[in-house]
Amino acid sequence: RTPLSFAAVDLGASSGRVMVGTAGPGVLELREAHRFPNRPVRAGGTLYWDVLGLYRGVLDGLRKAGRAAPRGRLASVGVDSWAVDHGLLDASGALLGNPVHYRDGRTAGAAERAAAVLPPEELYAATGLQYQPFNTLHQLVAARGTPALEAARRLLLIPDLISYWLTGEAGTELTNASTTQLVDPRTGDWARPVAKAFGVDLSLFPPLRRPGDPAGELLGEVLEECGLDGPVPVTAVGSHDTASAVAGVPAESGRAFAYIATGTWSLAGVELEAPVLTEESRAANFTNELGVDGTVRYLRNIMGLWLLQECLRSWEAEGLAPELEALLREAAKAPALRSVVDAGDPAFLAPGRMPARIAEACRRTGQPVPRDPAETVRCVLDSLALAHRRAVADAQRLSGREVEVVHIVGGGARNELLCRLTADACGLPVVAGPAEAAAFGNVLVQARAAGAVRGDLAALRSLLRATRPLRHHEPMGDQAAWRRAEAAVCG
Ligand code: ADP
Ligand code: LRH
Repeated sequence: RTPLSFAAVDLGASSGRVMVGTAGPGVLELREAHRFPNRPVRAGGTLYWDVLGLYRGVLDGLRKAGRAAPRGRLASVGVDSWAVDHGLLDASGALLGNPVHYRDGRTAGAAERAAAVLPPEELYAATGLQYQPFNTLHQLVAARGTPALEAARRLLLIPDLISYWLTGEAGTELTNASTTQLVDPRTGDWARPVAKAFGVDLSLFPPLRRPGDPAGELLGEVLEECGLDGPVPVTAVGSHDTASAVAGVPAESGRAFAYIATGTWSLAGVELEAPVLTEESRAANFTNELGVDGTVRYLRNIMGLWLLQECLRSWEAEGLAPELEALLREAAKAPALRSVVDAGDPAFLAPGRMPARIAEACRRTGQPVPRDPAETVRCVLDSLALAHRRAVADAQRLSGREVEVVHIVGGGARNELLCRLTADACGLPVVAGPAEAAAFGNVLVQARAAGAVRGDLAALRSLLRATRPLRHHEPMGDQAAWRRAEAAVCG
């Protein structure tokens, strides 16, 4: 088994990247071939993804990946992206309009309309998905009766859409399908009674496939455009970026762990063999998404570094143009836990005016208002660490699984202050890295399918652990201060 090279297409909400991973027995390397910004566009009052711009980035990335791979050979390609969003295709396979962004306001009121069809308790018992205004089901409820949905003959989740354009073959990858609220996490199949209750036509979705399944070959036009020699297979990976990121957690065998995938979102929880569908779990807004190798990702969505990204965007628009590293240095010196906001609050979902919205939340809860950008950043990071603490504690309590260590992966693993605060808040050791866990998880699943590496998730993770530099943070400080902050947020 000689090492082989794979292209991992990983589309995050803030940037897309194409990485080249080389994997074999005892070998795992990852190089960035191409990174491009993911900038949503508001047009005619709707917030869209620029999906063709992203596909352009994928093609440019595959061309560069081919050049970066040893002997120019890619053993396969895998695609993952953010969840829930989708493109609608007509009977000829043409895209019916740009995919709408999950932060668009069209889903306002959809959850209430959905609750009138099926009580939230029943919906949770059947799908195990936490309430999110933007779950695909809510988007479909919001889109009911629109000409695009009426004309649609196929619905492809974003990574499935990219794979379809690359190969001409359509499928629905299961880990991402589990974020639609139309999948039963106990069976890993469609929740047909739920679809029926909502009048969702499941034949819109092409057949389910699982991570590791073949997903076609790059079309001739793609090979030509990217300067690649065929055939180049495409392999289904954990196409939900969070599923790939959790597969890419460098956990140590036998040491119970929680994970926090921190990028635009923080996804914090534990990996289970079976879903937790209790009423208590629903009330705590924990989700049961499906992971690689039949695992369940039992986690909570936390606003994540979106809060920081949006603050930076506001300050830039005001002409302040602060630099992230300098801000983080200043934030580290700012007073700790001076004010905290609820980083799980969907009130922070929409874009715009983030520093002002954070200030308003502090004022509303009777806490000091941050006085400058450094204090605002400190408030965001303290608030995220606090939300991480609550999610890690709740995940353990609700699943009955005690953890010894918290792994932080994703772009936030590069933020030392956030990792340190999370260790302090959780009162647990934190292992930080890799930042590109989703790409690693994507590559490892492809490598196993191609026979370049062998074993279960634990074996894939030990390869990761053995080959990556990781940073360790021991918890310090005062748990009482975090408890007080928790009371300020939870009331
Ligand atoms: P997504 O996949 O959702 O687009 P990423 O996992 O790429 O997000 O994470 C992006 C975030 O990671 C950025 O918004 C930033 O806050 C953080 N980040 C990236 N690089 C650094 C760095 N060098 N120092 C601190 N934070 C960083
Ligand atoms: C992270 C993510 C998350 C979803 C959200 C829509 O990128 O996939 O897991 O909840 O985007």
